[in-house]
Amino acid sequence: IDSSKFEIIEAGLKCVQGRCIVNSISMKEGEEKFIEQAFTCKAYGAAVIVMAFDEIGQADTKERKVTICQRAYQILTEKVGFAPQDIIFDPNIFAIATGIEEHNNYAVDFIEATREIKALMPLTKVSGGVSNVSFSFRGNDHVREAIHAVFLYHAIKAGMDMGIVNAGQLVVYDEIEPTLKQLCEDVILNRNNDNNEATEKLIAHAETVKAKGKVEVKDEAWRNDTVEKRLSHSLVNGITDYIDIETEEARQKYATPLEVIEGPLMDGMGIVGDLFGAGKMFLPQVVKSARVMKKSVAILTPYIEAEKEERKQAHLAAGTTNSEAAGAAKILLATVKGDVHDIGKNIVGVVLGCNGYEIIDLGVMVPADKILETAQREQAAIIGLSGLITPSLDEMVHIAREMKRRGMTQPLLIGGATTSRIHTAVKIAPEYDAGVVHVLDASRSVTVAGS
Ligand code: B12
Repeated sequence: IDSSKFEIIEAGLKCVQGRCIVNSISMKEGEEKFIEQAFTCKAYGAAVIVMAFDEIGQADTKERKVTICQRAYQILTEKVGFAPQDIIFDPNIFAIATGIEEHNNYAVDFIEATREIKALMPLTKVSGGVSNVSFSFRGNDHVREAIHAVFLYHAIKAGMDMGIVNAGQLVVYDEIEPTLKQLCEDVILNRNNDNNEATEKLIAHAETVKAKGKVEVKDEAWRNDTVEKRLSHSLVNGITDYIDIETEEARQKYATPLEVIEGPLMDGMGIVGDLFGAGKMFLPQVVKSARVMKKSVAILTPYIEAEKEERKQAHLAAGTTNSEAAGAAKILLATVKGDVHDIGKNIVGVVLGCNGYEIIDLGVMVPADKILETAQREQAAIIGLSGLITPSLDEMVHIAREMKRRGMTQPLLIGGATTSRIHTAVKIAPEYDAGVVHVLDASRSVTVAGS
């Protein structure tokens, strides 16, 4: 709940279900008011964003930011009874490159204050309004986006947990042109900036890359690359514009549509995962990548299905038995509780479905009970679990244990990026006796299911 008027915040707290985060309270009107507002927030079970603001004013230097946050922390935890994990500090992101020399260290002050706050009060979180930092470049979104990405890259490394930013206007850190990136780094980290030198250079460069009026200048050079590189570029940058053309070109180049998925598309998603893991891509960008991947898979799916039809016709023509058509065994697929990733599971569903299995897909975030009850009721021959985040591994162990407790006999297939042969063998398989197999990718799922 965000308002500069506390009575509005309180009115909101009365209406909203669940736990809120209040943005924000501070000590600008003194300790007494701060404590009173904090008590009100606590009474409603809300967490608070505390601005680094005291009776003197908004904290600008690293020292003031840290001192105010520590003082607020002490009051909140000792006098109001706040749990440290319900405190989020906003140590103020101020505009840099304003031409005023005192402003040059503002980004560094925020980053270093964040590092110290997280070291001193590790259970608290740090947030900030990101677009403030690039305020000097209003009207030049190209430069602002680059500044935001570079700033977030360093601030997140220092411990920043959350921030307010236009997610649609973020660029991928590694994709910023080297000159612009270097200049942004210098200005943000206040390097090579004696006499505003770095600032001046960025301002001069900004003029050259400024989009003329409303006309967007798109760099389309990447479109001359190989199809694999183009697919990867589209995935990393969340571009859907050409994905149908690229997918079709790849489909014609590779022997089977599945090879396009297992090859260039998976490689591209691997890059997305690495950049995300390294803090060089942010969640909203990964959502866009997932959208591109889904679109490409959707284009390939009819071809995977057509292959099945071809095999069927070939069997008919040769008078041979088509095992795919015989007694479709049911396979139940689900992404386990707590996990939202479904691209891989969906691909496995298509591939198995095209190989003669009837697929029951329970979707994502599926609790163990639902998986096992449905499997028993529907008499599924195999249960396939997908999981991509570490907590899913424990959930899979739990499901295996539950299967044993229920006396189930269906084999259990384990898949998804965080799963592994070793984890499956050491942690999951010992919990269930009727067969637990780790499956590396969708193409292997057919041979495993058939064996
Ligand atoms: C796309 C993506 C997302 C999308 C998912 C969209 C969607 N609808 O699926 C969004 C943006 C929503 C997302 C969210 C998050 N993500 Co994510 N995400 C990814 C990313 C980049 C790609 C995953 C993917 O689709 N790969 C392509 C598919 C085809 O591959 P696959 O799933 O492995 O599937 C293949 C095989 O594994 C196998 N398979 C898969 N399932 C099954 C099942 C069976 C039965 C069988 C037989 C085979 C099988 O067959 C498939 C085809 O060959 C990965 C990085 C990576 N390289 O994996 C991170 C990644 C998985 N995400 C990660 C994280 C941390 C998150 C978040 C927690 C981020 C956050 N801070 O909120 C949230 C998770 C929220 C939640 N509770 O689940 C981490 C996980 C780290 C960890 N060990 O815990 C990763 C590894 C990124 C990273 N490097 O940090 N993410």
